[in-house]
Amino acid sequence: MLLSGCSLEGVGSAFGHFGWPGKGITLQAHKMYDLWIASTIAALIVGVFVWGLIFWCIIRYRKRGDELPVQTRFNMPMEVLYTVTPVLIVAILFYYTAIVQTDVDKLSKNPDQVVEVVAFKWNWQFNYRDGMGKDAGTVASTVGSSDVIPILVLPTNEKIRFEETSKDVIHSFWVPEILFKRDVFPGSVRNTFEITLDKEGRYVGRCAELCGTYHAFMNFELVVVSPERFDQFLAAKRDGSSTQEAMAAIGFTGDQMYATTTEPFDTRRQKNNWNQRGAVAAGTGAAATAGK
Ligand SMILES: [Cu+2]
Repeated sequence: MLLSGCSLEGVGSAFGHFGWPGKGITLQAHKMYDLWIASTIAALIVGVFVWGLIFWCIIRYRKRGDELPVQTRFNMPMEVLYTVTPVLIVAILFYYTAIVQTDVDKLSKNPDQVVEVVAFKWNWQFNYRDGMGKDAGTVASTVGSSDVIPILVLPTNEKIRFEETSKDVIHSFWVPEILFKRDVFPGSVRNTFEITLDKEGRYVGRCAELCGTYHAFMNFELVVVSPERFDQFLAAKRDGSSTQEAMAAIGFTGDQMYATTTEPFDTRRQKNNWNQRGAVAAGTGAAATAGK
Protein backbone atom coordinates (compact mmCIF):
# COMPACT_ATOMS: atom_id res chain seq x y z
CA MET A 1 0.00 0.00 0.00
CA LEU A 2 2.88 2.36 0.81
CA LEU A 3 4.22 1.81 -2.68
CA SER A 4 1.02 2.84 -4.39
CA GLY A 5 1.01 6.50 -3.39
CA CYS A 6 -1.55 7.53 -6.00
CA SER A 7 -4.28 5.20 -4.85
CA LEU A 8 -3.55 6.09 -1.23
CA GLU A 9 -4.19 9.72 -2.10
CA GLY A 10 -7.43 8.65 -3.79
CA VAL A 11 -8.59 6.87 -0.64
CA GLY A 12 -7.33 9.75 1.53
CA SER A 13 -9.16 12.49 -0.33
CA ALA A 14 -12.37 10.44 -0.26
CA PHE A 15 -12.22 10.50 3.55
CA GLY A 16 -10.97 14.04 4.20
CA HIS A 17 -7.36 12.77 4.40
CA PHE A 18 -8.30 11.17 7.74
CA GLY A 19 -7.67 14.45 9.50
CA TRP A 20 -4.50 15.61 7.72
CA PRO A 21 -4.31 18.90 5.81
CA GLY A 22 -3.94 17.17 2.44
CA LYS A 23 -1.02 15.51 0.73
CA GLY A 24 1.47 18.28 1.44
CA ILE A 25 3.85 20.21 -0.80
CA THR A 26 7.18 18.44 -0.27
CA LEU A 27 8.55 15.02 -1.19
CA GLN A 28 8.98 14.36 2.54
CA ALA A 29 5.37 15.34 3.26
CA HIS A 30 4.10 12.90 0.63
CA LYS A 31 5.86 10.03 2.39
CA MET A 32 4.43 11.03 5.76
CA TYR A 33 1.02 11.36 4.16
CA ASP A 34 1.20 7.87 2.65
CA LEU A 35 2.29 6.43 5.99
CA TRP A 36 -0.61 8.15 7.72
CA ILE A 37 -3.22 6.97 5.24
CA ALA A 38 -1.84 3.41 5.08
CA SER A 39 -1.69 3.20 8.90
CA THR A 40 -5.26 4.43 9.17
CA ILE A 41 -6.43 1.90 6.61
CA ALA A 42 -4.60 -0.87 8.50
CA ALA A 43 -6.20 0.30 11.76
CA LEU A 44 -9.63 0.34 10.12
CA ILE A 45 -9.19 -3.20 8.79
CA VAL A 46 -8.31 -4.40 12.30
CA GLY A 47 -11.16 -2.34 13.72
CA VAL A 48 -13.78 -3.70 11.34
CA PHE A 49 -12.58 -7.26 12.06
CA VAL A 50 -12.82 -6.70 15.84
CA TRP A 51 -16.21 -4.98 15.59
CA GLY A 52 -17.40 -7.93 13.51
CA LEU A 53 -16.26 -10.42 16.15
CA ILE A 54 -17.91 -8.40 18.90
CA PHE A 55 -21.26 -8.22 17.13
CA TRP A 56 -21.06 -11.85 16.08
CA CYS A 57 -20.51 -12.87 19.73
CA ILE A 58 -23.30 -10.61 20.96
CA ILE A 59 -25.77 -12.15 18.54
CA ARG A 60 -24.55 -15.75 18.34
CA TYR A 61 -24.02 -16.23 22.08
CA ARG A 62 -26.76 -14.08 23.51
CA LYS A 63 -28.44 -15.37 26.67
CA ARG A 64 -31.01 -18.08 25.87
CA GLY A 65 -31.84 -19.40 29.33
CA ASP A 66 -30.51 -19.79 32.83
CA GLU A 67 -28.23 -22.67 31.98
CA LEU A 68 -24.54 -21.66 32.20
CA PRO A 69 -22.78 -22.03 28.82
CA VAL A 70 -19.61 -24.10 28.40
CA GLN A 71 -16.73 -22.37 30.21
CA THR A 72 -13.56 -22.55 28.13
CA ARG A 73 -10.29 -21.03 29.23
CA PHE A 74 -6.60 -21.25 28.41
CA ASN A 75 -7.04 -22.12 24.78
CA MET A 76 -3.33 -22.10 23.96
CA PRO A 77 -3.58 -21.52 20.18
CA MET A 78 -5.91 -18.57 20.84
CA GLU A 79 -3.62 -17.12 23.52
CA VAL A 80 -0.63 -17.31 21.17
CA LEU A 81 -2.63 -15.87 18.28
CA TYR A 82 -3.80 -12.76 20.07
CA THR A 83 -0.35 -12.14 21.52
CA VAL A 84 1.59 -12.62 18.31
CA THR A 85 -0.81 -10.75 16.00
CA PRO A 86 -0.66 -7.36 17.80
CA VAL A 87 3.12 -7.63 18.14
CA LEU A 88 3.33 -8.27 14.40
CA ILE A 89 1.11 -5.30 13.61
CA VAL A 90 3.14 -2.99 15.83
CA ALA A 91 6.38 -4.30 14.30
CA ILE A 92 5.16 -3.58 10.77
CA LEU A 93 3.97 -0.09 11.74
CA PHE A 94 7.30 0.54 13.45
CA TYR A 95 9.21 -0.64 10.38
CA TYR A 96 7.48 1.78 8.01
CA THR A 97 7.55 4.61 10.55
CA ALA A 98 11.31 4.21 10.98
CA ILE A 99 11.82 4.29 7.20
CA VAL A 100 9.75 7.46 6.73
CA GLN A 101 11.23 9.18 9.78
CA THR A 102 14.77 8.48 8.63
CA ASP A 103 13.93 9.92 5.24
CA VAL A 104 12.29 13.05 6.68
CA ASP A 105 15.27 13.68 8.97
CA LYS A 106 17.87 13.02 6.26
CA LEU A 107 20.37 15.80 5.63
CA SER A 108 22.23 15.96 2.33
CA LYS A 109 25.90 16.84 2.02
CA ASN A 110 25.24 19.55 -0.54
CA PRO A 111 21.85 21.22 -0.20
CA ASP A 112 20.92 23.55 -3.08
CA GLN A 113 19.72 26.31 -0.77
CA VAL A 114 20.44 27.09 2.86
CA VAL A 115 18.03 29.31 4.74
CA GLU A 116 18.73 30.52 8.24
CA VAL A 117 15.45 30.95 10.11
CA VAL A 118 15.77 33.53 12.87
CA ALA A 119 12.78 33.73 15.20
CA PHE A 120 12.23 36.51 17.71
CA LYS A 121 9.39 37.97 19.72
CA TRP A 122 7.25 38.26 17.61
CA ASN A 123 8.36 37.88 14.04
CA TRP A 124 10.70 36.12 11.65
CA GLN A 125 13.86 36.81 9.71
CA PHE A 126 14.93 34.60 6.81
CA ASN A 127 18.58 34.71 5.76
CA TYR A 128 19.64 33.17 2.46
CA ARG A 129 23.09 31.76 3.18
CA ASP A 130 26.16 30.99 1.10
CA GLY A 131 26.94 27.81 3.03
CA MET A 132 26.04 25.66 5.98
CA GLY A 133 26.56 26.34 9.65
CA LYS A 134 26.53 29.46 11.76
CA ASP A 135 29.73 30.81 10.27
CA ALA A 136 28.34 30.94 6.73
CA GLY A 137 27.56 34.32 5.23
CA THR A 138 24.18 35.85 4.55
CA VAL A 139 23.69 36.90 0.92
CA ALA A 140 20.16 38.22 1.24
CA SER A 141 17.70 38.67 4.05
CA THR A 142 14.01 39.23 4.71
CA VAL A 143 12.63 40.41 8.01
CA GLY A 144 9.04 40.90 9.11
CA SER A 145 7.67 43.89 10.97
CA SER A 146 4.41 44.88 12.65
CA ASP A 147 3.25 46.27 9.30
CA VAL A 148 4.59 43.74 6.79
CA ILE A 149 4.37 39.95 6.93
CA PRO A 150 7.78 38.40 6.13
CA ILE A 151 7.79 36.47 2.86
CA LEU A 152 10.00 33.44 2.38
CA VAL A 153 10.48 32.74 -1.33
CA LEU A 154 11.80 29.28 -2.22
CA PRO A 155 12.18 27.16 -5.38
CA THR A 156 10.66 23.80 -6.29
CA ASN A 157 12.77 20.72 -6.97
CA GLU A 158 15.76 21.87 -4.95
CA LYS A 159 17.06 20.54 -1.67
CA ILE A 160 16.44 23.28 0.88
CA ARG A 161 18.09 23.20 4.25
CA PHE A 162 16.67 25.19 7.14
CA GLU A 163 18.90 26.17 10.03
CA GLU A 164 16.96 27.54 12.94
CA THR A 165 17.98 29.94 15.67
CA SER A 166 16.08 32.17 18.07
CA LYS A 167 17.02 35.49 19.58
CA ASP A 168 15.01 35.07 22.76
CA VAL A 169 12.67 32.19 23.65
CA ILE A 170 11.71 28.89 22.02
CA HIS A 171 9.59 29.29 18.89
CA SER A 172 8.56 26.70 16.32
CA PHE A 173 8.75 27.00 12.54
CA TRP A 174 5.62 25.57 10.95
CA VAL A 175 4.03 25.60 7.52
CA PRO A 176 1.02 23.28 7.80
CA GLU A 177 1.28 22.12 4.15
CA ILE A 178 4.83 20.88 4.79
CA LEU A 179 3.26 18.56 7.39
CA PHE A 180 6.24 19.33 9.54
CA LYS A 181 7.37 21.69 12.26
CA ARG A 182 10.51 21.98 14.31
CA ASP A 183 11.34 24.02 17.40
CA VAL A 184 13.57 27.07 17.07
CA PHE A 185 15.94 27.33 20.04
CA PRO A 186 17.91 30.25 21.39
CA GLY A 187 21.58 29.64 22.15
CA SER A 188 23.97 27.25 20.48
CA VAL A 189 21.53 24.58 19.32
CA ARG A 190 20.70 25.11 15.65
CA ASN A 191 17.92 22.75 14.68
CA THR A 192 18.23 21.73 11.05
CA PHE A 193 16.02 19.97 8.55
CA GLU A 194 15.65 19.65 4.80
CA ILE A 195 12.77 19.59 2.38
CA THR A 196 12.27 19.43 -1.37
CA LEU A 197 9.22 21.43 -2.44
CA ASP A 198 7.22 20.16 -5.40
CA LYS A 199 4.18 22.42 -5.55
CA GLU A 200 4.18 26.11 -6.38
CA GLY A 201 1.88 28.34 -4.39
CA ARG A 202 1.56 30.59 -1.38
CA TYR A 203 1.21 29.09 2.07
CA VAL A 204 0.82 30.61 5.50
CA GLY A 205 3.49 29.80 8.07
CA ARG A 206 3.12 30.08 11.81
CA CYS A 207 4.91 29.91 15.11
CA ALA A 208 3.78 26.68 16.75
CA GLU A 209 5.31 27.11 20.21
CA LEU A 210 3.63 29.38 22.73
CA CYS A 211 6.23 32.14 22.99
CA GLY A 212 4.45 35.03 24.65
CA THR A 213 1.77 37.69 24.30
CA TYR A 214 1.70 37.97 20.51
CA HIS A 215 2.55 34.35 19.71
CA ALA A 216 -0.67 33.94 17.74
CA PHE A 217 0.26 36.87 15.50
CA MET A 218 3.67 35.47 14.53
CA ASN A 219 2.86 34.55 10.95
CA PHE A 220 4.88 34.48 7.76
CA GLU A 221 4.23 33.40 4.19
CA LEU A 222 6.02 30.77 2.14
CA VAL A 223 5.99 31.53 -1.58
CA VAL A 224 7.06 28.57 -3.73
CA VAL A 225 8.12 29.42 -7.29
CA SER A 226 10.05 27.76 -10.12
CA PRO A 227 13.85 27.62 -9.76
CA GLU A 228 14.21 30.19 -12.59
CA ARG A 229 12.00 32.73 -10.86
CA PHE A 230 13.69 32.01 -7.54
CA ASP A 231 17.08 32.79 -9.08
CA GLN A 232 15.69 36.10 -10.36
CA PHE A 233 14.25 36.86 -6.92
CA LEU A 234 17.53 36.14 -5.17
CA ALA A 235 19.49 38.15 -7.75
CA ALA A 236 17.21 41.13 -7.15
CA LYS A 237 17.62 40.77 -3.41
CA ARG A 238 21.40 40.55 -3.75
CA ASP A 239 21.32 43.75 -5.76
CA GLY A 240 19.75 45.49 -2.81
CA SER A 241 16.06 45.31 -3.65
CA SER A 242 13.55 45.06 -0.86
CA THR A 243 11.58 41.83 -0.66
CA GLN A 244 8.56 43.59 -2.19
CA GLU A 245 10.67 44.97 -5.09
CA ALA A 246 12.14 41.51 -5.64
CA MET A 247 8.63 40.03 -5.64
CA ALA A 248 7.69 42.58 -8.32
CA ALA A 249 10.79 41.56 -10.30
CA ILE A 250 9.44 38.03 -10.61
CA GLY A 251 5.95 39.09 -11.62
CA PHE A 252 4.09 39.61 -8.36
CA THR A 253 2.59 43.07 -8.65
CA GLY A 254 0.20 45.16 -6.59
CA ASP A 255 -1.15 43.34 -3.55
CA GLN A 256 0.65 40.20 -4.75
CA MET A 257 3.93 41.73 -3.57
CA TYR A 258 2.69 41.31 -0.03
CA ALA A 259 1.48 38.26 1.82
CA THR A 260 -1.87 37.00 0.55
CA THR A 261 -2.49 34.17 3.00
CA THR A 262 -2.30 36.23 6.17
CA GLU A 263 -2.08 39.84 7.23
CA PRO A 264 -0.48 41.86 10.02
CA PHE A 265 -2.57 42.03 13.14
CA ASP A 266 -3.45 45.27 14.85
CA THR A 267 -1.72 44.92 18.20
CA ARG A 268 -2.61 48.39 19.45
CA ARG A 269 -4.72 48.17 22.57
CA GLN A 270 -7.55 50.67 23.02
CA LYS A 271 -8.48 51.81 26.49
CA ASN A 272 -12.02 50.50 26.11
CA ASN A 273 -11.09 46.97 25.00
CA TRP A 274 -8.17 46.69 27.38
CA ASN A 275 -10.35 47.48 30.38
CA GLN A 276 -13.50 45.70 29.39
CA ARG A 277 -15.43 45.97 32.63
CA GLY A 278 -14.94 49.73 32.79
CA ALA A 279 -13.33 49.33 36.19
CA VAL A 280 -11.19 52.14 37.50
CA ALA A 281 -7.54 51.60 36.71
CA ALA A 282 -5.02 52.87 39.22
CA GLY A 283 -3.72 56.34 38.47
CA THR A 284 -6.00 57.11 35.55
CA GLY A 285 -8.23 59.98 36.55
CA ALA A 286 -9.90 60.31 33.16
CA ALA A 287 -10.85 56.63 33.12
CA ALA A 288 -12.26 57.01 36.60
CA THR A 289 -14.75 59.64 35.53
CA ALA A 290 -15.50 57.90 32.23
CA GLY A 291 -16.31 54.74 34.16
CA LYS A 292 -19.07 56.54 36.12
CU1 LIG B 1 6.99 32.30 18.50
